[in-house]
Amino acid sequence: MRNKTWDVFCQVIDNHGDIGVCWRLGRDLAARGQAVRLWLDDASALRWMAPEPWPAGLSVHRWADAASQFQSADVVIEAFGCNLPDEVLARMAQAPHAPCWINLEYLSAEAYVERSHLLKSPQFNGPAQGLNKHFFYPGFTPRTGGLIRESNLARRQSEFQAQAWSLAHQCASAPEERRVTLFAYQVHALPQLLQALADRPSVILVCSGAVQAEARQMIENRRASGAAVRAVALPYLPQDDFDHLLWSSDLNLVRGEDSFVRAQWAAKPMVWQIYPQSDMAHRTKLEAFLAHWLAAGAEPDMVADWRRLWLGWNGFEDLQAGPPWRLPDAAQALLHAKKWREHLSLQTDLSTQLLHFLGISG
Ligand code: TRH
Repeated sequence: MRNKTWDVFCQVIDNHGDIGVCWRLGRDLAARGQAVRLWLDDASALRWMAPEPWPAGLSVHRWADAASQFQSADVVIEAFGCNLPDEVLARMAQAPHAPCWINLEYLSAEAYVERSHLLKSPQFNGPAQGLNKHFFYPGFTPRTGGLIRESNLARRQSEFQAQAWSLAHQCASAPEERRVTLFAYQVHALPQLLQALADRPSVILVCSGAVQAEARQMIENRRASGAAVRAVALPYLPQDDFDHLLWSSDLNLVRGEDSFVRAQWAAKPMVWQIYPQSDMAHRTKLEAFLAHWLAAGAEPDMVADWRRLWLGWNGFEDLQAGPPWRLPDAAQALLHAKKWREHLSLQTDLSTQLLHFLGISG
């Protein structure tokens, strides 16, 4: 059987990445003919991220209703270890044909991902007794689950008209202006970044969210002191338009997981602000990605410039120490971003890998 019914469970821990990844995955599976039920504890972000009408094959359900309404079908995806309700587990275990149970993990370039991808965890007790949970790790190498890459992504990108889109979204820039997308958790290092951008006039497209007002104020202060920089505060955009924003920009400052991946598909120079973890595990995670990314044909000068900027932007370097930050040469950085995209495009994408795992040709 080619088409299956998928139940994707997602809890919004904080910010928008959990729902962002699950929505994107659900939509991609639906576009490939699958029936997807998305169970969310908080669907409020869909109002702007995915305004209705929603695609055929994809429906949204309340997590709170799962205990009474969930009927076991073909596949259950537990996103980011969100702990399925006991009633759901019991129904899965009691179903005549147990569903394939997949825990979709967080994205990392660390080596453990290849070792852990597709490991299974038999359940010896509790409501899910007798079931196997499978760990599915997205990643950047062929021995991982890959990245979400919609079948129509390349076509959408090739048809994209940056100027027309920017005009329609009130964020047009002059030809001499460098366009910079800013999506971040904190902006302590924004003065250093603005200093590095001082070689050209720049417009900073500041995404909606907690630091938008602070970032805008810092940019306006710098402008008031004579710098050729201005800020545009953006409203929350639908996910497709968030892609368009990244495609229209010359430099993308992104964060978390989903925007980080989308910046890689955008194939523009980028800086990643990683989701901070209390035990500093995010430093190792950041270094693991940098090692892969910079190994993909970055010139030595570029390696040094990017490392400094990435580590400083993430608060891993003393901002007062050392010489000012420098942006890598724009043409070389663009070439590197394109090479990285090409390299990633050789990988089988995440939805296709999930379908193969289920025995469906993608
Ligand atoms: O919002 P994030 O920081 O999300 C997360 C969460 O913190 C999560 O708990 C953590 O585990 C994870 O990161 C690693 O960043 P992310 O992942 O980039 O998600 C943002 C989503 O919001 C992404 O799908 C893009 C979308 N988005 C829009 O669609 N429109 C917008 O205007 C903006 C600003 C974002």
